[in-house]
Amino acid sequence: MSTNNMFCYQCQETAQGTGCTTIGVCGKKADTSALQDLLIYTAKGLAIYSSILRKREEAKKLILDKVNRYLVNSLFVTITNANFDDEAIINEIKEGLKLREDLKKYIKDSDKNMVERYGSEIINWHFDSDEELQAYADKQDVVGVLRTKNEDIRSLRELLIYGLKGMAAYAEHAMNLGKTQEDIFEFTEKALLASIDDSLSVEDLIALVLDCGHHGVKVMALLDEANTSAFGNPEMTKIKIGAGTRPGILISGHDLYDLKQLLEQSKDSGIDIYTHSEMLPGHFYPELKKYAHFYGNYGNAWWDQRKDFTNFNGPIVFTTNCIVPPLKNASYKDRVFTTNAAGFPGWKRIKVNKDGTKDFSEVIELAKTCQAPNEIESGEIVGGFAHNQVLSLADTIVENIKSGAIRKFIVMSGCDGRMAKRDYYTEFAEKLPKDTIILTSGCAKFRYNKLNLGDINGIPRVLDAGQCNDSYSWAVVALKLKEVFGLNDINDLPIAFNVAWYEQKAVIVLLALLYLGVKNIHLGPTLPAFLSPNVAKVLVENFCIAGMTTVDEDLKKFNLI
Ligand code: FSO
Ligand code: SF4
Repeated sequence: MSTNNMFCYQCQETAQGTGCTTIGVCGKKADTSALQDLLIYTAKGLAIYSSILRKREEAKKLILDKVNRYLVNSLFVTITNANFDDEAIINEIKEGLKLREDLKKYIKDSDKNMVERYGSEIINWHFDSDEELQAYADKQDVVGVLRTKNEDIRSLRELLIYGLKGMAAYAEHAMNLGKTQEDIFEFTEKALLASIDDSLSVEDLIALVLDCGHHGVKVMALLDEANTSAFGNPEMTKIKIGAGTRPGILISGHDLYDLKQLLEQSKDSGIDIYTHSEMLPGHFYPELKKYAHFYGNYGNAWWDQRKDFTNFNGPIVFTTNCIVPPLKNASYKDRVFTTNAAGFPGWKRIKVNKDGTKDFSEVIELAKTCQAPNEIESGEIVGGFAHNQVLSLADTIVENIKSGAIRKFIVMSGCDGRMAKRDYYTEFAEKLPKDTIILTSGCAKFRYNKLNLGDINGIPRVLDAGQCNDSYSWAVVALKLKEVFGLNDINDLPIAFNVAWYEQKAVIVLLALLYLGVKNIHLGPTLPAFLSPNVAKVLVENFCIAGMTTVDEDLKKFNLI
């Protein structure tokens, strides 16, 4: 494939702040990018049929058994840093086309108009060889982002699709724990189809983007319920960040059910389990932290993994993104495993049993042959401040607000990334006045969670609710405080938002906050490249969204100095 033959601008690190056109800054190659575009296109074609048939008895079983999971998984596979494995993506495309053809059998003559309104290409395309499939994927004017010529429509279509990708990730985790919600699938179909519907105006698409935020709140609530009903409510917990003397397995990504299964299967194996990056909040849950061999959190945020994995010495399991492609001679490259939507060429897959549970025996056996991790730091950090834990401290918090001991909360949830500009968040946390508290979740925390910022009358100055989806906790807490203080508007609370973003899960979190009416969100380190000037203007005018500037200037804007 020639150079300049891809276009992706879905994440914060996109090339030149405009779009990756030769190879992704994330390491995604042009062929892989084209296949991911084709996978989304396949999901859209499938959604044409499933949206018509969803309520019909005859197709129900197929939709419940296969289509729902397919729709969320195909979106999840294309999230930044989740899957670099062309073979896995091709198989997913084949599966989607098979489902499309299976659903066609239930279509009646009276459905024809509904089916054909999106054109004949998307419902009829097929291929006879993998070469033909790749050639089809390379048709950027049919399947790629730039097929939409109007830049505002393109911006809104992509904003919607990226929000949907984030929703899908959370929906899949909830689904793995047996929790689903029909209207989340229905909205997924509706939004996929909206992105190929030429009759929709800018106003229609803006309304859909906000509706996506509404469904974002729903899916985060669903995942919260799935996690807490399976593993209990997160509670204040001290987590070791050093290393023990036994060999270990390092588990990364976000799937807590995978973590649970690994803990259970390895409990008598003479090895320890460590979390990496976004798996850190696993330590907060009673049903996970009860395992004696669940040692601690190792290393830092996802982008530092080449260093952390080299030092770890044992096997690594990716349950989701964020994967950094290893260097050619990386010492760890033969001991990495993936599962769910995550994938990388040459890495082993965790076996899935017939009943859907996972078999971690291979990775456990491999760990036993490895050396213990090198200790790269020592000490403890504290977390576990999801809504239940924080609301149990509500009286103390309210007292401290009333007495003036707590002046302001700053929500700094979101993602970390490798851009040097992100030092801003460390400096911002350090320079915050001592009467402020940081509310965090997601891997953004790694910029300041080891700074020892102290406490306010026993309340730590960094309250970590959990993973990026646990930003939901801050919405629950804010709504509770609004009620306690008898306020009409969430924006009258002493809470400021200085949020860091990286990939599409952060997009759904942002849309969820907008849906909840939160204004004045500062978003950094750069604004999304996929916002056209006009769409950015709508967000600025209606929601007062702002970018970040310098630490001192932003502290002034938040009335903190
Ligand atoms: Fe981070 Fe990666 Fe959790 Fe993202 S590890 S960047 S927003 O996947 O999902 O916070
Ligand atoms: Fe570029 Fe980000 Fe897309 Fe990767 S995910 S190709 S870095 S825009």
